[in-house]
Amino acid sequence: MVEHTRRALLNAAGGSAIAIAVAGCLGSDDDETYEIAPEDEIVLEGYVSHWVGIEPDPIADVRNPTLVLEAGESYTMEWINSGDMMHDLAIWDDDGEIVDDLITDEVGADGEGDTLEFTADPEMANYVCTLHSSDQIGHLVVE
Ligand SMILES: [Cu+2]
Repeated sequence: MVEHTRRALLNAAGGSAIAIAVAGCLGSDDDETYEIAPEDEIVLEGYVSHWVGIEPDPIADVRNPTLVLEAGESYTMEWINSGDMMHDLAIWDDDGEIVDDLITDEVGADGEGDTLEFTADPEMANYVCTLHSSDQIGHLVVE
């Protein structure tokens, strides 16, 4: 399947182990948080109803993972489109305002996406597709 091929390629490119995909294991872990080291590139896959983590490994296959970042450190967050719906990726503060113009272009092609590079700041509260912000949104905790 195309999706599996893309993930395998991504994993191979990143040099990390291929995530073990178990049918039906996708689900939101509302209480779970994931500490991300600055050197670990964050990669997400975009769906209309949610984001899914791809990298680093601890967030693989997790829906809308809550990401814990270190304030003052630089991070890279890439997203890849699943399907042909338009998405973007923005970083919001608590009021739903975009922080530091951090929003990608809208991309509507399967397998394509865009990347945000930013310095983690405590005012950052969510990463979100602004076109589907009711469901395609995850928390950021910067501390
Ligand atoms: Cu979207």
